[in-house]
Amino acid sequence: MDYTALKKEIIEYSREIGIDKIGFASAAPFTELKNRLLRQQELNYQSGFEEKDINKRVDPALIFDRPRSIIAIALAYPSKMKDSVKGKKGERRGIFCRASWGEDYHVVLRDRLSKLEDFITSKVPEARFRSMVDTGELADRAVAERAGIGWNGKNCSIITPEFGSYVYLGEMITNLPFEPDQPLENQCGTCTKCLDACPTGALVQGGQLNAKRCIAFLTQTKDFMPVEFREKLGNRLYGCDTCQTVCPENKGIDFHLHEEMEPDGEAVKPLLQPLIHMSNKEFKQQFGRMSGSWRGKKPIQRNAMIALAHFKEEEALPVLIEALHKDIRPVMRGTAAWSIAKIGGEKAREALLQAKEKEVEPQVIQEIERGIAALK
Ligand code: B12
Ligand code: SF4
Ligand code: SF4
Repeated sequence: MDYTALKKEIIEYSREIGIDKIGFASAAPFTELKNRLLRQQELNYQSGFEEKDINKRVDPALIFDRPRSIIAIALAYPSKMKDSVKGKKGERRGIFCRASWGEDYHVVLRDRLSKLEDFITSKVPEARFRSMVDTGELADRAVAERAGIGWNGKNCSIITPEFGSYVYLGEMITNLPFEPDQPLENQCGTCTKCLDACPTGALVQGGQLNAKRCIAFLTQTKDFMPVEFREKLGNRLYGCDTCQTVCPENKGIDFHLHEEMEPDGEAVKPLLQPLIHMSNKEFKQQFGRMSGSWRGKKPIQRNAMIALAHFKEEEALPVLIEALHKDIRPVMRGTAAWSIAKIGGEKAREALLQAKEKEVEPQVIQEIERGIAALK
């Protein structure tokens, strides 16, 4: 088999099926990454969403029989909405990060990888693959970096010269020995814009993230949001784009190459108040196809309450007060108490005093008492 010729054919075919960048890498163990992952674990800097078995993460041979190479792909997503919706007083809106716009990227990239698998099988029937996007064992960024898709920026993102960092990543391990591509040189230079702009100091140093402080992570947790971070959240409902929007490599970057990735304004910038009392069915209807709905409605609703406090949206007081009195979930009642206190005023104080009378959950009582104290 002429693998150089096949590699060329794969590259050509990848363009036809809407893969924006493709690269080839060896399937050797990722030794540098192993030390990094162990160090991150030691420091308690991991999010908990990563694959737990570090050995599997860094050695393709542990998850695939005799791997010979890895094919990495990248698909560019839009950074601007064509028809943006705007929030106004009384009708405030939250925001989902760009990586959640349009159809869930796992579905889109798996489709491309599956087409690629079929194409390669039609040329080499004995070809074997293991494709993955995000949820697989491998570190997608480490694979992309090795395959020359982009460099690992100080903001931790893989930055491509063509599409900036607004790319999704995926890969397939194969038993075919493709010639590897060369990694790109890191172009960050002396720039530190992402480190300076991160609202929580989650970027400990260039290329190192304390995920526990990262807003992208915090928006996905289901418990109470630690108080320290609530005011940093702004109107973010899911994810955070700050360290990418400030990046000079993303200046003017806005690709609309995939119809599936076009955002629906009402879904990615939804009105906040209706979210607070949304049913599961309504939530699924409005957000179900987006990757940002994977943790369910609870974190999004909690974040919506925090966003209403950020806007000091007095007109939202009735909705928040209703949640404080009636929501069966303590996280919602407690967060409502915090938001009500932040919005402030006599109505807010009365509602908190009333709720204190009948609340039984210690954490919620604490939130209510803190709120009352702040309003004195
Ligand atoms: C867990 C996870 C998160 C966590 C933790 C993120 C993190 N930085 O570790 C949270 C929830 C915070 C998160 C947030 C985001 N995520 Co995320 N996430 C993942 C996931 C599942 C695992 C990441 C992981 O293993 N992290 C551990 C760290 C240590 O490794 P890494 O950053 O992935 O890899 C690099 C470093 O290890 C570095 N490295 C290794 N050794 C050394 C040594 C030194 C000295 C240095 C400097 C660096 C270094 O090199 C590796 C490759 O470049 C991947 C999918 C996957 N299976 O890989 C997606 C993934 C990384 N996420 C992605 C995206 C889009 C995001 C967000 C932009 C979403 C958003 N807008 O909110 C943010 C970005 C936050 C940020 N600044 O990193 C994309 C990245 C696309 C890209 N262009 O890079 C991925 C690849 C999903 C995908 N398939 O497209 N994510
Ligand atoms: S995603 Fe937001 S919080 Fe996380 S490192 Fe980037 S700027 Fe900081
Ligand atoms: S903002 Fe500057 S330092 Fe950060 S990733 Fe972009 S180029 Fe690199």
